Amino acid sequence: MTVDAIIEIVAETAPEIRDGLVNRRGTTDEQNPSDEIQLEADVWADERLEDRLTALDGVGAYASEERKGIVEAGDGYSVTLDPLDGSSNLKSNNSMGTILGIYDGQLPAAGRDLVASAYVLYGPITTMMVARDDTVTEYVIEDDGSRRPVTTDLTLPADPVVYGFGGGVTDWTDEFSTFASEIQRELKLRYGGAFIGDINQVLTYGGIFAYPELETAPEGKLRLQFEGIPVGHIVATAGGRASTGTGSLLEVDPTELHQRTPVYVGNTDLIERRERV
Ligand code: FBP
Repeated sequence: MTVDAIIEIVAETAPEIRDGLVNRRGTTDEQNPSDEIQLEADVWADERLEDRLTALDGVGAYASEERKGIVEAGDGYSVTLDPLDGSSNLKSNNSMGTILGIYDGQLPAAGRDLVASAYVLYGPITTMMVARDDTVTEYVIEDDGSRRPVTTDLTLPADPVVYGFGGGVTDWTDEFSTFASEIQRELKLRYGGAFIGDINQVLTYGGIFAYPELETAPEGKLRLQFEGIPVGHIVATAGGRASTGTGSLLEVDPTELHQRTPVYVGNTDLIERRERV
């Protein structure tokens, strides 16, 4: 089945991406569509994944955070990739990820069009989190790219423990600062500079991650199509909630492929507290 094949390809490519990082820590002379300097590793991971996914029957379109346009590939699902999330962590040798969205519809597409979403976490262990058919499964990815399930029907722990808030304190809005000061007194800080590393903390221990709207960037930093929607789908499938701060992230109809959005994901009661501020 095509959805399985797409997920398999991302899993099988993960060990190659991981092994290829060590010699690709430099920057290129290019910027991505979000005007961020591209690392050699960003471009290389994107090329590997685009090459393999567009060759698959049943993939109709490929889009990535690293390329402006959509690569048409015939008929079938639309696939979105953040090939190397948190690539700024490569210099400091900290966790990074790959984020996958599989949509039954034309891009840009909303969360309601997702048929599956997944992320690879390049941590001490290479793992993959997959949300499909209303359940979340965590896999270990072996050196040969095979997947071994280690957690089935993963659900957010009911009692939250950690929080991670992006942006700079001086750039937070008054509303967010008020909310943040409450949470900081209740939970433990876990912020590692890579969305996927921080999300995996929230899914493991319970809590909240936010890259909020900022005074200087009202739409925040993270991309709706490539980061917010697929990861929001995983957290919502695990029993949590994904929000823009004012409403469901999964109900937003993207108008631009690379548009940014404020992102709040985690335990429902925490997210709803933010939405009520
Ligand atoms: P990319 O590396 O894919 O551009 O991701 C952006 C990102 O690195 C997220 O992974 C992370 O949550 C955020 O930016 C960190 O931003 P900041 O450096 O401002 O804390």
